[in-house]
Amino acid sequence: NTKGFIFDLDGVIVDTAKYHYLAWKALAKSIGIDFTVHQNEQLKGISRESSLNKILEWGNKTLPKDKFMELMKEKNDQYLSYISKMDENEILPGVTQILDYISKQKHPIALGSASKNSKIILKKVNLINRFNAIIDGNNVTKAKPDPEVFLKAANAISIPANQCVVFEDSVAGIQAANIANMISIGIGNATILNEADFVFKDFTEIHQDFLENLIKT
Ligand code: B16
Ligand code: MG
Repeated sequence: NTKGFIFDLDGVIVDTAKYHYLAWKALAKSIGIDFTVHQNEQLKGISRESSLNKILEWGNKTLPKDKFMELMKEKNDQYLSYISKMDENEILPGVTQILDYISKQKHPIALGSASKNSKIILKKVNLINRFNAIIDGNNVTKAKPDPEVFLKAANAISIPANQCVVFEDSVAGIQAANIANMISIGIGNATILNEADFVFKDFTEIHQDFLENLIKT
């Protein structure tokens, strides 16, 4: 019974969510907008463009197109400078072990991320070779909670959607997985991710018998 395993990147494989937060926070501040950690949850998993749109909405601001593009570039430059310092030590706990387990059982592994920087990050942390397919912000037109990214990932590893398992840290991502009719596993806070089929604090909490049962069903 072959399952497809689809991993989100930010907040699941590495904690780049903290770098997105710092970069957006600084950028918003520069245009006189402040937002809370709680609001930041809504930026997780959604595209760069949608993120800036939300921030502008919170600050009741509209911008001309060229200024909008300039701010997106500014945010990304700052984000790139954070991720340029990443290495294997930033892989989140239990991630390498679960990748080992899944590939040993010969189940295909895909990335399903909204980020346009996913390949740079995976190279930085030396995990790029662990994925059979990488679908990211460069391959999709619709941001999570639209299921496009996960459906394309399933297609790329030739596994039917209802045989795919998605690991996600964002509300939008869990919704996307549910809409795609995949098994959604939240990584993080169970209250925030209450729409997921299962939630674990991190991968060290996912034990082998849970995975075995999941693969059997
Ligand atoms: P970039 P994921 C998402 O990655 C982030 O969670 C989200 O905060 C970010 O805005 C989005 O990628 C776009 O990232 O600016 O690098 O293209 O969680 O879907 O892996
Ligand atoms: Mg994420």
